[in-house]
Amino acid sequence: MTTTASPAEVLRTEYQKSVAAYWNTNQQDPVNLRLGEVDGLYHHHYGLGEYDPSVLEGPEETRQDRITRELHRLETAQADVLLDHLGPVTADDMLLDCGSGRGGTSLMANQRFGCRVDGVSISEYQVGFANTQAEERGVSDRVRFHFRNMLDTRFETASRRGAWTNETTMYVDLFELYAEVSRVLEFGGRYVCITGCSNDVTGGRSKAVSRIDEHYTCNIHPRSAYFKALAANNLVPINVVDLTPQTIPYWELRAKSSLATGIEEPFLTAYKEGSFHYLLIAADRV
Ligand code: GPP
Ligand code: MG
Repeated sequence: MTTTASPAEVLRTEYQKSVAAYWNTNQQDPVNLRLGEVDGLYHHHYGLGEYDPSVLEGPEETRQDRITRELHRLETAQADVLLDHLGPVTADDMLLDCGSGRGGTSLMANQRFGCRVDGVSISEYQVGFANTQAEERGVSDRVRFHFRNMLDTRFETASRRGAWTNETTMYVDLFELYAEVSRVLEFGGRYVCITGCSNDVTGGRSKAVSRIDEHYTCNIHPRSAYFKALAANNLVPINVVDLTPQTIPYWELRAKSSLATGIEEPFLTAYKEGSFHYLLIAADRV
């Protein structure tokens, strides 16, 4: 299967071009590169779980290094929680990572299940970076990253046991995305989403949520939009987990780190005021 496509085939709209440009040029982002260097798993998502407060104590010279490792441990724990919800996956199954970034979650899925994993991204830089990681780990025959659009992956219909979006749905129309996810999943296949979504109960987009959108050039969807789009595409939720309380410690530690980017306060405000949730949804294809 070819991994090459022309930008005109992959990037359909001006918005998609601007998102691709952001991820192509946001290459030296220390918050992601320093964490990835810890063990070679490069993530573009946030963390889950309590941090070890002892990382803030001890010698000043090595404090940032301890915080970096701890933030990375929490981000890896987040990807593990996502993979925990995929259900049984065998080495003969095939998985799809929709919006695969620098490849962390895909590489972890292959490590855990031994199966084929394809990741798609509209950033050519990210695709190249992630394929280099797969080569360095000696798994490039099993894990491949493609310059493709998650709304039009070109993978075979019903070819996938599982598919996921790890913090990528805020860049796309959910109805278009779930039409494509539903097409590539086999009957009974599992879709897992971790996302940040706004709270229909508190009403329209809060100032803090708008600041997050502005920071990443994304459009955070309301919680209700997920369930409408899943239902419209034969994807039936089996698990919905509000991960908000488990992600707040990550943001609190990140705010104390020299790698902080300035988006920490809007996340903490949005989560604490209840205008925003960190949500996991697992759904089955029927
Ligand atoms: C970025 O991860 C994640 C997104 C751009 C999606 C926005 C997510 C929401 C839950 C709203 P990253 O690791 O590239 O971000 P950062 O550079 O801030 O660590
Ligand atoms: Mg990050």
